[in-house]
Amino acid sequence: MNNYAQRIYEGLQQELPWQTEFLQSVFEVFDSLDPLLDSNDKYEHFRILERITVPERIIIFQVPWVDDKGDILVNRGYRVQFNSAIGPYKGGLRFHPSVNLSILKFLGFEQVFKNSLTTLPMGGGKGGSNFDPKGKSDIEIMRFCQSFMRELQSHIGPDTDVPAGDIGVGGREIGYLFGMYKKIVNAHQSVLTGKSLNFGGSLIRPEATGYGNVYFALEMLKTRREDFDNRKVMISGSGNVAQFTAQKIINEGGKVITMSDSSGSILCKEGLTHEQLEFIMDLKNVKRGRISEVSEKFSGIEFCAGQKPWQLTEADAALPSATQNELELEDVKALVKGGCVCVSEGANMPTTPEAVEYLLANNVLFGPGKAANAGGVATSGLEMSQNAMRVGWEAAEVDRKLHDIMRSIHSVSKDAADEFGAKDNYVLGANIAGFRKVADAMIDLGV
Ligand code: NDP
Ligand code: 2IT
Repeated sequence: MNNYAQRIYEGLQQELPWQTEFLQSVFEVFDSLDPLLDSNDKYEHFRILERITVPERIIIFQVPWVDDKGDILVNRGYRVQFNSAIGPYKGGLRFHPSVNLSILKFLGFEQVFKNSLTTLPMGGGKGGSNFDPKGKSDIEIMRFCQSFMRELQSHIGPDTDVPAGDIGVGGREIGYLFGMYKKIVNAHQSVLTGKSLNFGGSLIRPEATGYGNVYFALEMLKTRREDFDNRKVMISGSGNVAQFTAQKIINEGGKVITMSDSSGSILCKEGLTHEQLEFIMDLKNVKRGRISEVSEKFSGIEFCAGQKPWQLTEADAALPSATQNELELEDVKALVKGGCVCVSEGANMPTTPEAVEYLLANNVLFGPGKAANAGGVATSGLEMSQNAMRVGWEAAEVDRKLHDIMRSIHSVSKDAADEFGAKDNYVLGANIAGFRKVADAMIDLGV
């Protein structure tokens, strides 16, 4: 690693040894910046690495709420406002018991470069809570969201910080959060994205992350004259991103042979049908059930308790769409052995560093999350544009814009990789292209 980057990284390691996910995300970006930093000393002169790795502001707050039994519970709430050089802070909220500052800082740091790649004017942020939505009633979810927003509202705004969904935060939660914000400020503002169509949402936003990942993967495959037609694809997760990744793969003629949740995976060797996927969407989004129930309903679908998809069988491509560090070295060894040619990250940082290295060394097309899953936040940006113009675009128009953005992210990442002699290395290309725009903006804006 470049000397300057190494020094800053070691400083962070010493200062924040417990923030392992954050350190992992910083290492991955810094490791790509060598050729840029080696050939250009302005970034060190302006202390860009020192500044870009420290959030501009972190808000931590108490979220007290009352459950259905009348008991009082207290969770932690966070918003990490990471970098606003190129636009208002923008990024999702995650509700999951594992949420802590390390995870939100890794997600916020990734978001800065991802948003830069989208071509839209959005800075990076992330937030959430260690609240576990599983098993809670709708009313409990509503009370929690209202309490969360009661505190968060004074720190966000349509030109300041615009949160959205992430793990555990979907349309239902965004509705309750937006409802509370609107009551408090007495204004109908574009302060959240992922809203329902009835009150300012955008068509294609629910689909955007999954569709965008498939568009990105198709661009990578095109460079080798490949596509998804009749190809076997493993997907992990069964939430928002996984569902619409699966839908697009089936539309592209591919076979979705796995999906999963935290209890295990389903294996469908023939490939899921649209009808089966619709059942999964209803199970997950409405009934809020477990993925094992799919194998009880359909023959030909096997449930593998406690297993991730990757080592269950062979596949041509893998699209991890659940959570960080879910695709490890042993998993990618099995994938490569089984003939996998493409891994594209729907989730944020799902592939461990050793696994990424192995995939690149074995000539597998690898789409890093900050490029491949940027379609979600890009379409959030399109939702903000529609809100500002007080219009609503048709689905085909939003989908075309999303597709154009994903093509552009692919080409800037590929071009940056080529520029620095790292052909087909989308990790290096996306990191350099994302970083350069933000860093140059920071220099232009002064200290
Ligand atoms: P959802 O909450 O809709 O779905 C999450 C899925 O991942 C569920 O199937 C869940 O299973 C599984 N999962 C979550 N945590 C774990 C875990 N620790 N171990 C195993 N499985 C787990 O979230 P999304 O689909 O929105 O997000 C999925 C990923 O995509 C995340 O990494 C997120 O950051 C990323 N992402 C999301 C975007 C969006 O627009 N929503 C945009 C870009 C990236 P279970 O229900 O059992 O917990
Ligand atoms: O990780 C992500 O990019 C998201 N969860 C979406 C963020 C957004 O603002 O739409």
